[in-house]
Amino acid sequence: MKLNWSDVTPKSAWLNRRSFMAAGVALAASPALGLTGRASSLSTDEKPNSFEDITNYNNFYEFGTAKTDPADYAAAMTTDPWSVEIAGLVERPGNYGVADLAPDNALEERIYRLRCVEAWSMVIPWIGVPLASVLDKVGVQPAAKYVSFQTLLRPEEMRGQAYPFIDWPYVEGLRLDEAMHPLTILATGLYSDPLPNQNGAPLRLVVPWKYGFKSIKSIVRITLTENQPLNSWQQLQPSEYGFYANVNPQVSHPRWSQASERRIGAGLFGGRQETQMFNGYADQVASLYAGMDLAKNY
Ligand SMILES: Nc1nc2c(c(=O)[nH]1)N[C@H]1C(S)=C(S)[C@@H](COP(=O)(O)O)O[C@H]1N2
Ligand SMILES: [Mo]
Repeated sequence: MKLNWSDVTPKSAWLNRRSFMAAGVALAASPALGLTGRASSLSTDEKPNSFEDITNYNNFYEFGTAKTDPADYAAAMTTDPWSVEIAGLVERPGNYGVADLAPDNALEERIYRLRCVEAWSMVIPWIGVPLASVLDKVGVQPAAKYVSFQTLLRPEEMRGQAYPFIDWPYVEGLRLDEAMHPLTILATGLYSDPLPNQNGAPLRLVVPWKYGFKSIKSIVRITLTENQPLNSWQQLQPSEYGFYANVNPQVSHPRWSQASERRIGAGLFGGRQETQMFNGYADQVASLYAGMDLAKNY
């Protein structure tokens, strides 16, 4: 049974129940009570998109370039067993299971805006853990300055990987302070469900103040590095996509304006809205970029 947003009364009880349903944990697990306070301060009040929108309008080029391709083809991806290799400048490198990194009793709900560089947006109720909790678990060495991420490479299950327009596997990267920021999470679920394959099962990054392409899906490797890593979109077209990719209505993409966005599911005439600096998270993250020229560091 899927809960609907409108079923929520009271919201706080439902938030807990929903997350723990996703984790397969009984409501009786009372650590859940710590969850709502933490989640609500970082979550938006905006109305989440429907589960149907969130799972049928996707970018996941490993399965094709059409928005419906991930919903049509991502079921072919085997997500269990799954392990994430954590390597590079860490104290405890190794292969970790999803439950090691995102244990049931640590899951939080985060309702975030997602702003794609293509100028559409959604609001998604994620379930996951702060990336910082994972990095603390493995121990970051002092020399580490960046975190790089890699998606599964498995062409026999990912039909889009037959087309080498991206140099597969898809890769992404963050500066260490961005990775440690409390808004940055690794998601394992959305609404009351474990993460659907088309949204990046079993574990994907979510960095809500950056264009959606930074939020890399179906992660199999996390590497702590000293040097700034490449990311797939920058590699593909460096004049259009940079490393930072912070949402910025004042810095146009070379081929279109970023000043406004179309909210998916809002209807033909209601859907256009102004894009906010850092996707509305400026109060929390602007200080990370103090003194930087954001037009150069796009
Ligand atoms: N591995 C991988 N991760 C990816 C992508 C992709 O093609 N491959 N697309 C990105 C883009 S462009 C966006 S907008 C978001 C979309 O996330 P969603 O489909 O869950 O809404 O995933 C990002 N993560
Ligand atoms: Mo995107």
